[in-house]
Amino acid sequence: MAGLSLLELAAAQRAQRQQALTAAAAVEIEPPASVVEAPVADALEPQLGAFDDTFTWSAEVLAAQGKRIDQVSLEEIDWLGRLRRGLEKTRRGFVTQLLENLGDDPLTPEVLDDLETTLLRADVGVSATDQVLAALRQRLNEEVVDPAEGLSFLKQQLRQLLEQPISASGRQLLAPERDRLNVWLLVGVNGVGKTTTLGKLANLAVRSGYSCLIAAADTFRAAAVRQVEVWGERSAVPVISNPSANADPAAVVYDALGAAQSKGTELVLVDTAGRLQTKHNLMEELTKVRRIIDKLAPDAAVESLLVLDASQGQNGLRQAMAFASAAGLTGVVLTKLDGSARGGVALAVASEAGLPIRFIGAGEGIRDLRPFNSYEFVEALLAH
Ligand SMILES: Nc1nc2c(ncn2[C@@H]2O[C@H](COP(=O)(O)OP(=O)(O)OP(=O)(O)O)[C@@H](O)[C@H]2O)c(=O)[nH]1
Ligand SMILES: [Mg+2]
Repeated sequence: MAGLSLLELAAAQRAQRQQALTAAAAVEIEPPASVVEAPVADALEPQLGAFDDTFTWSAEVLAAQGKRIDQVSLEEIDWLGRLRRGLEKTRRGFVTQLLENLGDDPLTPEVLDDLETTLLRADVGVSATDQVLAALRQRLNEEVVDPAEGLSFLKQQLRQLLEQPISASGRQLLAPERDRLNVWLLVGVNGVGKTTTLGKLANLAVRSGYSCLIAAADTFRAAAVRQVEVWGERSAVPVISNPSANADPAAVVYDALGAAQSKGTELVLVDTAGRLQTKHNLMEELTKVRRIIDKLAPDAAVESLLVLDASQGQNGLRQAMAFASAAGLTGVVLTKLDGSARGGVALAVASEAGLPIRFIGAGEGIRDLRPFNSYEFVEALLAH
């Protein structure tokens, strides 16, 4: 491998190890068939849970972000508890190993080698793993690092990776801009949770006082329009659709933007297909939808959000690359963190695709979606 620097060589070796690990753990995950009826029991207001370990942990995480107890809502506590439970599987493999690696002694280069494997196994990805380890190694060269300090330094590094694309975007939190047309396009391969996410976003928007409208632009699958209508009904958000078979998605978006402009709607959520006859068709269709938006609503604040199923791990990265040019991606929604052991992929997405993670979904319920917060995510990922 002449001509490669040591670092490049190391990265290549790590890539190989990642492949070997992935191959060893490869289980083909068939995305579940989409359902028309979403679960109903979730519209309930959050209940105050027991003052248990999770409750205490949630309160501590909020307090650490400078939130006073009187500023904290029940919902935030409730969500953090769910996020922590959602990341349970990722954490179980990750933290147990991590703590074993860290042990009681100061960090050593051998510990860092083990840490590298742990991070790669958790789908953190080669580039993010490299960055974190380089920082840890440098720190190790400067002084003796005890395990607790090592852990907090690690958390800080992980947070930084997640924050980079968020800071670069200039917007810490993604919310629709008031008194302006915002168009949020939800794209991604089939079964990742686009429609569910759209339903949850519509609910979040309504609860936050935005006027909202849904464009049912997945005209490929027969049941898709009905599915999105059910979600619309649950939050009393109107759905614009085209009843004719094989309707043109761009035409649906055209109608929806017209309706939004005449009503002064603030947020249009666009549901798109995850599968067409060919991948090429899908990308063409998205490009067309995107073009219609840019043409019809040149002043709108457009977000193109790639929905990624966390359980698909590193496949998400490939999906991000594929959708990036057709849809002009601006961010990512990571779903199904509750069912998967691969929550670490959030770090791979942030560092390799350079896209800010905007929302995360941890459940099928209408409230199981929250804006992404890197502090909370890393704390939930590495909670004891
Ligand atoms: N456990 C869990 N399930 C989810 C989550 N988000 C979505 N799902 C489920 O994933 C399945 C597919 O979700 P959809 O929203 O229909 O996915 P889609 O991307 O719109 O699928 P297509 O329209 O076929 O491309 C459904 O059974 C959802 O209930 C989540 O955060 N956690
Ligand atoms: Mg769908």
